[in-house]
Amino acid sequence: MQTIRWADLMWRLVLRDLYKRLKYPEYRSSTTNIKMSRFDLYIKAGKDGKCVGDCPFSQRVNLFTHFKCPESTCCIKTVNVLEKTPEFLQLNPEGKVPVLVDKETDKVITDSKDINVYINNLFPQPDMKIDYDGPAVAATNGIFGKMAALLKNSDASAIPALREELTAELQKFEDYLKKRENKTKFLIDDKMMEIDCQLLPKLHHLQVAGKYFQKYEIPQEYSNVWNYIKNGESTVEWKDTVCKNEDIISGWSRHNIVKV
Ligand SMILES: N[C@@H](CCC(=O)N[C@@H](CS)C(=O)NCC(=O)O)C(=O)O
Repeated sequence: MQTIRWADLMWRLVLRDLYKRLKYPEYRSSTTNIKMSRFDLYIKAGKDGKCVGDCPFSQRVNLFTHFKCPESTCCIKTVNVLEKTPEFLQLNPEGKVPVLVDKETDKVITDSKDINVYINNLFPQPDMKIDYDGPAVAATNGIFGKMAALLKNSDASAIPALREELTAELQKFEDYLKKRENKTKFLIDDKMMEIDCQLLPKLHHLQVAGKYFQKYEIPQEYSNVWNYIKNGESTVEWKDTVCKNEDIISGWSRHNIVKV
């Protein structure tokens, strides 16, 4: 009786292995090691159509999964947003990245926040404080909007006011970092949390595109903001997920920006 159960189990394992080999091209197997990428993560490609591109929402997810997902469970697929394939559009008819496909559940998720919530539910550890709703949110959530308003603006007379509004947001951020009780390396902890995965890529766009298109730079005296950026850039996860500066410039160029 026991032998029959074992034979049955072995057959099931062999069939499951065969099924996964056929269904998932990334499925690899060796005598000692069986690896399969459970997730496909579609992110924006760079100018060459292949390397990691300039989407801050894609980097938010890419950073988060670097911390959360066991190695090799996540297969990165870069999408040339200028030439989206029918297969990609079938996954997300809106045509936006990032997109996560969970091949185990056949679930497709098409928004950076939803993807991180989904991943966090599957891999609660390490805790990256995904539900954080404290003062660091209000201190930082206005920056990207003001930066986009400045970059996308085509009215020369509006530039001084838009620069001032952006600087006011950065001042708010600097004040928050300076006055908080816990002087952690990142916004709310000594390690990168989900809120940092959101903010750091946006600040990177501000540094590169702000300087290139508007000659706008984060004021040097905002030393706390600069230290925060440096702390992010010094992590392995940042280096693994960051795009080239030229891709940020070419990405924003699509908005027909008036360069000052
Ligand atoms: N709400 C979305 C926004 C994603 C988004 O806007 N992605 C841009 C790239 S940064 C995109 O895919 N645009 C499509 C295109 O450029 O054709 C998210 O956070 O995931």
